[in-house]
Amino acid sequence: MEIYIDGHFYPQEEAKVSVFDHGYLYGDGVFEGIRAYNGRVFKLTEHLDRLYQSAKSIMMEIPISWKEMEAAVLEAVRRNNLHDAYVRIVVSRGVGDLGLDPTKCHRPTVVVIAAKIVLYPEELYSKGLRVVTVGTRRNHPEALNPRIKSTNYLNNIIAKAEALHLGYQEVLMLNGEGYVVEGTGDNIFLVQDGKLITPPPHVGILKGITRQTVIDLAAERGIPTLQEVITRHDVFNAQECFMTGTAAEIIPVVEVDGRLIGDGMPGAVTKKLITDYRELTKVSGTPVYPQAEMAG
Ligand code: PXG
Repeated sequence: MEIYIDGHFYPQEEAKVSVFDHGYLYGDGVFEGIRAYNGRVFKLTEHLDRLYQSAKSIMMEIPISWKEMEAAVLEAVRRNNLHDAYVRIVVSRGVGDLGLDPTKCHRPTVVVIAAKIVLYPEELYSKGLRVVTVGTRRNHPEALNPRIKSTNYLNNIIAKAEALHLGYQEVLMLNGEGYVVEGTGDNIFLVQDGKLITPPPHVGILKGITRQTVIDLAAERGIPTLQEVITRHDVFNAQECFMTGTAAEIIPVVEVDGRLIGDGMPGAVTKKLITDYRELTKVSGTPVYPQAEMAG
């Protein structure tokens, strides 16, 4: 595997960053998780836009342009001869001293890893997820806004550790007021009376790119999406429930805090959206291999 660091590619064993990088010392940085399907990078523009927005919010200037970042992602996929891939961009604050002061870090470190995608077991899609809520609440938007995809995921990791300790794979996170917000790495949707319902960004969520793709796909099928504040009660009584994210795509949720959702099986609308989403990922995205594109 060849990994991009600050303009150069290194073999995996040599791909290293300093222990004085504030990404390591403080979790000070931003990242994106992106997928390529069939030689095309899916929603690359949206991911790069969100990366630069996250950086702006933490007052960090990414040292390369949007176009250079796009080229680095495509080159990383090409160099590793990948067609289906998981791409991780990490921009950390860079090397500084042992204090918090980000202005002592003179240049953010840019890393792009293009790896083989590890798919979730198909059983999760056919049987659905059982999830729980836990004591740890999602970050308050005026503390560390969940809209920032920062390299500081401790909030979500603690929640996930609590769920795993209880024997569950995934968490439905609540905000400080007890409203349902999202999973630890996925957004949440309910299906109710021919509509989708998903929490609005202001309650404290990452504005997921898969979330938006699902809203668009549903609209094309005449299914409207309401962005509403939801409670656990709304979730327990939903006809269907699913989560969305780049890694998991669309995953049915069939049980929440011991209550079955609907009949406890993935619902019809969820299944339809899974099919539509898979079709879309096959045919859309930024081509990695332009020659093959022309020949094909
Ligand atoms: N909410 C949170 C908190 C996330 O971290 C999503 C929603 C879904 O967003 P997208 O844009 O992917 O539809 C995420 C995304 C991984 C991994 O490797 C994924 C994410 C974060 C960290 C790791 O599976 N999440």
